[in-house]
Amino acid sequence: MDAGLRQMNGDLERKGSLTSSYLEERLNKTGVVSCIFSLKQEVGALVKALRLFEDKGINLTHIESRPSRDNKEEYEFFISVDQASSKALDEVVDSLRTQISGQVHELSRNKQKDTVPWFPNDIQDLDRFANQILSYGSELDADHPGFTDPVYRARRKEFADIAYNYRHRVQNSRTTKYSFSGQVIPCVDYTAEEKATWGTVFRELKTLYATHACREHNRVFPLLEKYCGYREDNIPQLEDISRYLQSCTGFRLRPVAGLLSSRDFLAGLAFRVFHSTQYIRHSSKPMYTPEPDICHELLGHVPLFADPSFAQFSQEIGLASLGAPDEFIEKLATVYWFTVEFGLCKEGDKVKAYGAGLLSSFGELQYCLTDKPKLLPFEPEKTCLQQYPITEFQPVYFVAESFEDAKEKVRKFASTIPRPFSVRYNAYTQRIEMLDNT
Ligand code: HBI
Ligand code: NLE
Ligand code: FE
Repeated sequence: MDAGLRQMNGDLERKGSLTSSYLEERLNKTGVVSCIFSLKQEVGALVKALRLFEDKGINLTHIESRPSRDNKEEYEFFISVDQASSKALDEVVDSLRTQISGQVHELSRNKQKDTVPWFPNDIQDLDRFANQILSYGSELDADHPGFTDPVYRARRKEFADIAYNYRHRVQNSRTTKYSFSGQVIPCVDYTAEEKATWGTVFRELKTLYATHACREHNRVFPLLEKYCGYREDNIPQLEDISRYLQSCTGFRLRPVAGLLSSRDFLAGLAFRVFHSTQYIRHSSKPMYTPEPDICHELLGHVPLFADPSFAQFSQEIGLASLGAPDEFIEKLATVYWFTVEFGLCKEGDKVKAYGAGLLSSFGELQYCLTDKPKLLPFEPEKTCLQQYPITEFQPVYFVAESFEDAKEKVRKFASTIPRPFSVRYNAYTQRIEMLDNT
């Protein structure tokens, strides 16, 4: 996995779509809305799923089946309905997600050219894609240090299942209950080995923060120690941190099993929702891991999401992504990479780290402030075109003047996206409001 992120994003966007040319041809026809769902092989499973369509009065125009390539125990069903039924299909897809034993992929949503790509309008819509991840649980890449460790792989599957079962929208059988704050994120009993890994990362990073981390990170970190159980011998729980963040800036955490596509991941930020992993890196490489893990989320991201200016900066990137064309999503993901993940900023005559990927890796945090990497000024129009590796220390960093300055620049950059509407987030209703520009 040493290709650029460009490559990774390509893989991400492709995940969940079938390659059969027949299916793709159908998808490109206008007026047809399709979806794929998979079911565990058991008596009556399909009848149960089809009843959901019947209940909504949906007329299926096409159905075909095949064994699932991802899971030998599952069968995939590809169905199409008329455009007129597409609203009702939304509701069926939601029911399928909560009531069937397999997975649901929506394929056709706005695949037509020159329409606006689908995006979440309501915070509950995040339930629609939170499980569409690049690598599910135990399917680790071959170059991952945990690849050959069966205990680690089994453990990753446990974490993946927590994320997989998480819903913002809480339902019971007779009534639909709308919860404003989402399910409680299950607590995890971390093992002694996991705690030891955290301990090493925590201790090493703490010695570096005073000299290497930006002011805002150093301001919040002691509060996390005081109120959220940040300690060398304790891995804080996502639910506690999520509540604390909500009290600071309204940011909340949502458990996720692995990497989301850039589009989905950025959309979460528009709602001040941060998709967070819960597993920890493999004990053999505490200094640096290419994947996000609990150390990265809690030590790298969380302190800055507690900062009002930075929280707003992150949300602006999210808002800019909603309904943007693919080319623009890629640019925005690159801007995100060189700010939220790997950003450096000026502080008087010094340069400090504010990117979470730096603040969670005691290897790269030291390296980034040596004279080895190349530093360039943060200018979104140029930064968005920079190529970068995702499994090694960055050769290039971009230096922001301040969060406020970076926010202004990203705002200006975002206004160049071709979009027939503008968006804003209503925190009272937790919905996106669209203003027509045409
Ligand atoms: N998914 N779960 C998760 N966590 C991330 O940090 C993340 C992601 N998907 C994409 C991504 N980060 C970024 O690198 C950009 O593509 C937005
Ligand atoms: N390299 C970072 C670390 O080791 O903590 C994680 C980066 C995730 C994008
Ligand atoms: Fe990150």
